[in-house]
Amino acid sequence: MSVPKHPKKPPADIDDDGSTGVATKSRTRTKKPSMYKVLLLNDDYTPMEFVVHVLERYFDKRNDEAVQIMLHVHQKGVGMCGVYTYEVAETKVGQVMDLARQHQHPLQCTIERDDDGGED
Ligand code: TYC
Repeated sequence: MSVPKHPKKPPADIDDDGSTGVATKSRTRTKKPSMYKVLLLNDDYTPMEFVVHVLERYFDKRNDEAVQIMLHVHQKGVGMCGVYTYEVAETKVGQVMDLARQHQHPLQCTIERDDDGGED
């Protein structure tokens, strides 16, 4: 029987001399970032076309999808525009609220933690 060229390495928690010591290797656990839903709220005054425009401009929706989401919000009171990391979600809410304010529409947009996306 031949001697193996690469003798088996000892397990990481056993030192070369066979003694146990302080483990110096740390394992980096990668955590998925929490994700956040951007929600649009219904109101009685914001024009439907404006809401569709917002969905196309800030949430990259095609016209047919934007119309569907807008009608969902109009009928149910609330609807989802997309799911993003916290920073992106906050930025989009700010952009929507700024544009609505500029046009003097009462449109409201909020974020909500998405429980399915990542854990903290
Ligand atoms: N309810 C509004 C109307 O009848 C339309 C609307 C839809 C407003 C969605 C806000 O998030 C909204 N003009």
